[in-house]
Amino acid sequence: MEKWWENAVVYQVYPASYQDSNNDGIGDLPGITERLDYIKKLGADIVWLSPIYKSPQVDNGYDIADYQAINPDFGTMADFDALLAKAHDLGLKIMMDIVVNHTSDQHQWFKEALKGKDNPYRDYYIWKDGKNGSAPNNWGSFFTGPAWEKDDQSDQYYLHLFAKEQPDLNWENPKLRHSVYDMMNWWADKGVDGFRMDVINYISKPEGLPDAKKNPDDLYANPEPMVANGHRIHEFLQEMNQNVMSKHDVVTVGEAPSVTTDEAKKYANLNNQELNMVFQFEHMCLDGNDNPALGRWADKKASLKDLRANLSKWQEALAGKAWNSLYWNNHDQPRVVSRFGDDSTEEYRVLSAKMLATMLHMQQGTPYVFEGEEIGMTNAYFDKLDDYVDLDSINSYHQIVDQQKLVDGKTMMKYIAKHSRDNARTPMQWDSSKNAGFSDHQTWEKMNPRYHDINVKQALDDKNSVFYYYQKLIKLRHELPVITNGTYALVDGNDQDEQVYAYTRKNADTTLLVILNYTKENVQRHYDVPANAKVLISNYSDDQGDNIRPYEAKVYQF
Ligand code: TEU
Ligand code: CA
Repeated sequence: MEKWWENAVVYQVYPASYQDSNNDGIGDLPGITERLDYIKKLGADIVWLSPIYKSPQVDNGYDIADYQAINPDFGTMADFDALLAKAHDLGLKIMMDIVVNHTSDQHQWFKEALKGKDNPYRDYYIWKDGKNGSAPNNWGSFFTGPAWEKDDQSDQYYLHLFAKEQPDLNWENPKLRHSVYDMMNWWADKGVDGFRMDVINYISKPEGLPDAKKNPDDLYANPEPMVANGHRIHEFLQEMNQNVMSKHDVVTVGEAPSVTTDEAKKYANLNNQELNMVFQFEHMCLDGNDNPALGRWADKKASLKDLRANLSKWQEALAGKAWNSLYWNNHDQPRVVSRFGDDSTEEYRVLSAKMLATMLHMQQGTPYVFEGEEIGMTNAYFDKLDDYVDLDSINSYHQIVDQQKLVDGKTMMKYIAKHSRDNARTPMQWDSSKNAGFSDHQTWEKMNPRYHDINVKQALDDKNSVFYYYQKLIKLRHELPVITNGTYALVDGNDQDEQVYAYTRKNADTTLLVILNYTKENVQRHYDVPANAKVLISNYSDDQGDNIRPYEAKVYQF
């Protein structure tokens, strides 16, 4: 049976960057509430709020100090209740971002844990004795440096896969697990409609926390293969499902770096015993550096062959068994039009943004749109390190350039301009007035200088804008069942095409043929299109048959 979220579209809001209502330079809950009508106009069904909880903001709210309090910069619990009420009035659902692989070091649980080995909260975190006077194992943090921090008072180390201010929670401890379920039930009882779960596939750590494999060029070993999809992960998620999800009508999506299709079939199985869907990362890794020590820090564009092979693999593997999430963007990724598209001219920006939207929104799964994507916002391309705020970009610069000397500063700045998480986090561009109508105050993160031309007001005034194209794609998903339930297939012989991606979606009564030019070249391709076919949506105003223009996207229906 079809679930309500299977033909829904999610819109992600990054609270600090959406709308500042009190002019302190930081977006807030009343600001989001003001803009819900805009999200409704786009046609989205669910609003995913990145973390809004009390937090010292070492990692922009992904370091939570109190799961049941609102960060004062974002407002109060009354502001949240007003947001939820207005969303529900408009028929929008609210999805909370739950970060339970770790907390902030300012969380009460951690403050208690620091008091000593026999404190009842000690075991909420992962503690270990050192090995020969240094860290318990060779793991590195994802934000550079070691994954262990020493507590001098007890002479033990605690694990932090991310910043040292983000200690990992100990999921082996049933008390911790039930504290998490209680907290989730508290939000669900309040009326929220779903949960996005941060790095949820990292919560089960290997027994004994052994060393990981280390590349000679690296300062520390990458713990990801050891912590992703750990041995108890499915047991924990099934327990969470029984304690939380089975009791409420909520939608869940788990962030799951390095998840495989086989694992995804367990997490997001249609039997609904764990999560409803996961965010996989394979298509986000197709443009990484050839030197593995540099990871995602690179300056290249994914080939169509790789991208198509990957998207097709996920479409085919999960069909009829599990449910896909579909996304190009989130608060950790560069802007899609700058990454897989072309922001070099205004014409190409608009065409390629629409082409990429078509590629994704015609696939099977639940699409996610990240704030600003719907108006074709581009990377910010800041060129000074001082303009970046994200700890990951800054730490990576110092590690790669100063410590490891893998590339020079100029090259690294080029990579950061391409891949920094700040590209997603510059404030929303509402109009061409000061700070894009986001705030009158100096903004917490610099504005993208392109806001003068790329903004919501401009998009709403132009009937050919990226905005109206997204609006149409979302409407089509709501109206045409084949987009939700049709089977996916590549057009015969398309798998080697370097320029055009062509696939079909088919159910008992409808076929869609999706044709996408990934390049700025004019190309000739012949596809058999029945005489009764009509163009359902396209980013050009006319159809030239076999002549496929730069970044052209067209969908035939028959
Ligand atoms: O991100 C985790 C993540 O996406 C990964 O990139 C992770 O760094 C990777 O697996 C390392 O290989 C989530 C949030 O989306 C992000 O904003 C947070 O900073 C992070 O978790 C920590 O909470
Ligand atoms: Ca504010």
